[in-house]
Amino acid sequence: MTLYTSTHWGVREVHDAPDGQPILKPLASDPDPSPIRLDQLDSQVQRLRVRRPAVRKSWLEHGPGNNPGGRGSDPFVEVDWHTALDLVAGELDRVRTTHGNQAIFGGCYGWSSAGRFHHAQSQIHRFLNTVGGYVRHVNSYSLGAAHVVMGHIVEPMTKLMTAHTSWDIITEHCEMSVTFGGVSLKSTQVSPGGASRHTARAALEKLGQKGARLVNIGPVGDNLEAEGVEWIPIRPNTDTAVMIAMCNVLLTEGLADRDFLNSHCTGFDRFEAYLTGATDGIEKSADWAEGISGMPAERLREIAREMTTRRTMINMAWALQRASHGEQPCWATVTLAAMLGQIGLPGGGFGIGYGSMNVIGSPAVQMAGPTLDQLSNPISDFIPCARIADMLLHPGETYPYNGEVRTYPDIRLVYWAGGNPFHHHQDLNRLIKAWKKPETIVVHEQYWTSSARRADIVLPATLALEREDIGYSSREGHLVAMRRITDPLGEARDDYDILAGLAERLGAGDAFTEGRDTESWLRVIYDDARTRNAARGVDLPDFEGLREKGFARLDALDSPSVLLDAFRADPGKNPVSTPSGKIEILPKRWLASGSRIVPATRSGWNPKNGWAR
Ligand SMILES: Nc1nc2c(c(=O)[nH]1)N[C@H]1C(S)=C(S)[C@@H](COP(=O)(O)OP(=O)(O)OC[C@H]3O[C@@H](n4cnc5c(=O)[nH]c(N)nc54)[C@H](O)[C@@H]3O)O[C@H]1N2
Ligand SMILES: Nc1nc2c(c(=O)[nH]1)N[C@H]1C(S)=C(S)[C@@H](COP(=O)(O)OP(=O)(O)OC[C@H]3O[C@@H](n4cnc5c(=O)[nH]c(N)nc54)[C@H](O)[C@@H]3O)O[C@H]1N2
Ligand SMILES: [Mo]
Repeated sequence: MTLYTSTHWGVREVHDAPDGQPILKPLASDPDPSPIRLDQLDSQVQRLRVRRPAVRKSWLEHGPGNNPGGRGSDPFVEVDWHTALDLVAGELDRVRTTHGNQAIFGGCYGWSSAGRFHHAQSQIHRFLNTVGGYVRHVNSYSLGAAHVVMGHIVEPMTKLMTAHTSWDIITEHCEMSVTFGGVSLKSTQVSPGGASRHTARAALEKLGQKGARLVNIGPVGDNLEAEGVEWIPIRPNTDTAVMIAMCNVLLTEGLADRDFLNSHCTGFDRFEAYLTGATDGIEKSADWAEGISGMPAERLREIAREMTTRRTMINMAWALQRASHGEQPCWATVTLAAMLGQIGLPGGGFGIGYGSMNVIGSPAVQMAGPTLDQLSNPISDFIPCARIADMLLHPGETYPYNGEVRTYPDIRLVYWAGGNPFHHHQDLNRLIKAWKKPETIVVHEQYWTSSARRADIVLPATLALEREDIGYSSREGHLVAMRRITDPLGEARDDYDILAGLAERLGAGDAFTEGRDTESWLRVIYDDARTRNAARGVDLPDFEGLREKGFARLDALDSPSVLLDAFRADPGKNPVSTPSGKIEILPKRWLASGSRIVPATRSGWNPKNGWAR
């Protein structure tokens, strides 16, 4: 019987090796599997594991604070689990009693592991909720700007993520794809929770073979692998200028779809005045964009015209919004697609992130899979995740977020499980400064990562391969019985067991565990998902059945879809989620908050003088 496990990069089969060490192989049915994390049991990878609970020496000797040696420089002292849990529970209790739970940051941004019960973030959030709450994070590094802005323009990004037109429809109907930032096959290896069908490579091949026009605009040319691609290099972070100038061409040459703009959009008049220069005296022409982006004006005009003659999809990679003024390309992508008037048509319209993850373009609809209830947080405070350094450095100061003014909390204790801020944050030197502020930093980790090495207390967590779990990903259309195929290394424990031990010490044992062990939780959350899916007409095998099969494909979830087709067909009956129910080109609230269109946003670049030295 084949056993299975899952990583975010793919579902894996577990094969026996002659020496007894299990071997991970890609799922046989995956058309384009990723090799990432197939090596996790190799000795040179296992060497990097945290084996025993460890406490930074001067924290152990002097108590809380970034005392003498300092985080990242001090040696660690290994302690037994009992001591470690007593220390962490005691410190949580001290901070919540002295400063209140709003002094605990349990943001814990990060990918964690693929299994849904042992999802470290869900576990830690549930735990912190049972002991009085914590300051949480919102949004993501992936889609920081898109999460905030897309809902003002068309639909919240979370909704768009589950509704992008599937690749099979694109390959059939799309005749021209203009992509800003390519469709990068290196990124499509991943899906949160695990991919089981990597479809992007085949889709690109098909588009290339059928002779679709593929235009890749951006500073890098090797991120679109297909036949006949035209690459147009532009300066980084000047995509918005190119898109705006394309809008200008459509407007001035009478090629804009006025009917679609009238029936499905609002605010075009304000944008029109900006395009012509009526508002600021600068016409946003192709020549204007050439000065900013370096894209030849004539080529820009030709491509804008060509897009109106074919079924055209405009795509932007998520990278474009993970930059200064990241809201601008999001807005410009939708606006350009709205002027072309093909939104809601098969193979036309826009995409935010074809090429950014396997989930975008997946043929399966969203599945309501098993998840652990995180309970509710008594503390309402949050930060957008990428504000971590600002929060620690500037407690009590204000900052703008999504049209409101918020105040940074005063954090004394940082608790991280399932992420690595010293891998994922932007300005690491600044984070090093900020990281000195908290009195205590606790990290659960599998590996001695850069963040673990900068913590005060490090608790060793198991790998998915060392515990039982259930795997699925929201638009992958499968379930995996993830099996424990090897014993925990050293003294590593499941995050759940670590947190249960802490909850017990803090008087919240029953609230956290509800008297269950892992096995009974798996059954409870799985049966709950089964009931919810049955109500939608999707049959999941029973728990034993899933364990027996190991991997189950849910064909009932496959349903090729077209983004915003219902809205296109009847915007009155199927409005989008903006205040007007239509696509908002320059949302009024956005303008009222002082935001403006900033086409060339690359800091250091000035259209007149070039790069600042
Ligand atoms: N310069 C630059 N920086 C970037 C980006 C970029 O494009 N450029 N991209 C950003 C983006 S989009 C993202 S999403 C972030 C990613 O940032 P992260 O999600 O923080 O990155 P990972 O390294 O995957 O961190 C996950 C950590 O969780 C640990 N882990 C896995 N499973 C478990 C578990 O079961 N229990 C516990 N306790 N720990 C576990 C892993 O060992 C790993 O260290 O990076 C961001 N940073
Ligand atoms: N192998 C692998 N795959 C991953 C991840 C990983 O760590 N490793 N991380 C996953 C995560 S968390 C996320 S959020 C996604 C991220 O997915 P993306 O954001 O799509 O990935 P990136 O590689 O950051 O950027 C995609 C392309 O955009 C280009 N680009 C950058 N800046 C600009 C610009 O200003 N203009 C234009 N036109 N192009 C630009 C880059 O050259 C790159 O080729 O990837 C996911 N997939
Ligand atoms: Mo991400």
